Amino acid sequence: MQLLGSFTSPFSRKVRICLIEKGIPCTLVIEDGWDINTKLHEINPLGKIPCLLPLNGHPIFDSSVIANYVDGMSSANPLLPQLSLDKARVRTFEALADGLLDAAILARREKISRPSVEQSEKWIERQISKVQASLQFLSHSIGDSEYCHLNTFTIADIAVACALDWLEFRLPEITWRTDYPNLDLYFSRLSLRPSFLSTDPRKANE
Ligand SMILES: N[C@@H](CCC(=O)N[C@@H](CS)C(=O)NCC(=O)O)C(=O)O
Repeated sequence: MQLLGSFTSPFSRKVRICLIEKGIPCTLVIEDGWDINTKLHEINPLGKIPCLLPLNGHPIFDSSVIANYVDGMSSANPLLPQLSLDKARVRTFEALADGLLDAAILARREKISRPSVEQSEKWIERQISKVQASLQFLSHSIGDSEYCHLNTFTIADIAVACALDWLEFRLPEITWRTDYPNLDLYFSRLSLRPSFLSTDPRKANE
């Protein structure tokens, strides 16, 4: 099985962590979602990473769909709860973390990909306000808990931690650690897991 992705994409990292936690081998094939001249666009019409290529079968894309599929591949270390309401709660955290990232990536792309005269400050502000509102929501919802839901490690924690770490990596002006000390503690605990340490985007070139 192959995963089209990158070391720095937070959505790719989310899937890579799922695979490691589940103990499922998969080869990472580096692709740049922002490069329109790659084969990726022939495989995923949206031109986005991550994209999973199972040995026999159609490409699977969108990190939440891949994570769900990967979780179902083995009963070891389940990443989603059984009960439908718990599952919906966990997946809502995942959707929030993914949405926070979508907004943060749009804001960063506006800043780094467009000439400064073409940039819209209003657009950037709109996206950053979504990021800030999501951080506030996460801080309130997680409180002093070790995990997002049911005191158990789930896909929600993988998604939230990948989003927080990407913010620190790419948008350090968003000071979530000092603004929300409970998120700092929550992330510090999770970041010690081998799956997080081995996928740290800052160590990609070491
Ligand atoms: N909803 C998608 C988002 C994936 C995504 O935005 N990936 C970025 C890289 S982090 C990408 O490939 N962007 C290229 C583009 O939007 O054209 C998922 O969860 O997989």
